[in-house]
Amino acid sequence: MQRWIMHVDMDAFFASVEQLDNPELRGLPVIVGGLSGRGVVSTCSYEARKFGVHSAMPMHMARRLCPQGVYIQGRMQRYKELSDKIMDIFRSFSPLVEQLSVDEAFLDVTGMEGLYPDVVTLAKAIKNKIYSDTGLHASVGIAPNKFLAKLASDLEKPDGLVLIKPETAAAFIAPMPVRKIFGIGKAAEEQLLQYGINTIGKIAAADIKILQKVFGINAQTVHDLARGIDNRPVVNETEAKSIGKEHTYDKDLYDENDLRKAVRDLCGETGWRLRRRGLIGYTVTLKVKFSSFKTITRSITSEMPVAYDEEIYALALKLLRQVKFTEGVRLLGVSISHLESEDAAPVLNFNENERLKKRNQAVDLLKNRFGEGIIKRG
Ligand code: TTP
Ligand code: MG
Repeated sequence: MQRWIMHVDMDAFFASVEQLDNPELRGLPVIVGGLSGRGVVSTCSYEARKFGVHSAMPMHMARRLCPQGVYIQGRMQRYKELSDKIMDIFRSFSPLVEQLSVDEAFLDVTGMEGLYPDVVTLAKAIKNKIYSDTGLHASVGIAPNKFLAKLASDLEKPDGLVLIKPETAAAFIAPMPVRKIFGIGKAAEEQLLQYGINTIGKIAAADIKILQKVFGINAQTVHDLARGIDNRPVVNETEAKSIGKEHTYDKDLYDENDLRKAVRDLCGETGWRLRRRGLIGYTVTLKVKFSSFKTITRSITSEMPVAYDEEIYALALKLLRQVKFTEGVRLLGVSISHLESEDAAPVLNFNENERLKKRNQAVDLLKNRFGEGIIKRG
């Protein structure tokens, strides 16, 4: 049976919600983001994009490019409320929904053409349902896999609908720039250029040895993507709200070095569990139960998603330093929350993260094979 994956992404989400709730803003350049001195643009309406304003741009630059814009601080709670509603709509169409971020998800709709004349009709039904229930527009990509579906949803934004058929997929993506493959950032793009590789098609045709020089252990994945191949399943995401590990010690811990070492082990186990489920997280929580059974927790949230042991440990260590130790420690726990699918991460940053990734993968392989007791960091 032909596999069909849909990627649905709301158009200018936060800005569209503002225009929805405040009709006088419709048709105007609306910019949502941090309005303080160092604030950045979260997003902006398509009217504002014509002025060159875009996400992550410093707010002062946006004001310079678009002085007539309407600037809004944003209302996360309202966006979340609509996001939940939209995700529920997705779940009413498919039992297999993977939420990637506040405004986008993959839907596995394999076999559902039976209920509709074809997948395009199904996509239109989803778009219409979103619009009639919320008043918001979405763009949809339909393709045989996640990579192509996500790429497709972006091609005709806003209010887009793009179908990539399996038999024409490779030829369709061949002329596109290499950056269209998620994870290929500026650094990798420049390296590829040294080998004369400037399109997805040229990656597809490249010698795997050259790709290994640029992408290391990711070479095969990139090569597959460039040929339109991606077998990653759509996973019903993050039923678990947090993932972690805690441990009660036989003897209470007093020594600072012992505490650090214990926390490091817990981070390793947490990271492994996280990665095994293909997740990333933003918030790290440290739990400490003292000899007296008094228990405290401390949390820290990172701007960037974390998944590697070292990243989790770096945050946990900051938390550990905030705790005042006036008695022994019975139990320590490390957990990570605000979970998302790893596919949601903006960039894997092949070059920069290669070292961490390699080390973590080697450890994961052993743990998966022999159980998590096998490796403790020295
Ligand atoms: P996106 O889907 O990336 O952007 P968008 O929906 O605003 O626009 P597009 O039509 O191109 O999809 O992100 C969804 C929301 O996430 C966006 O409305 C605001 C928020 N966001 C940030 O807060 N900061 C960012 O840097 C980005 C990219 C998004
Ligand atoms: Mg969007």
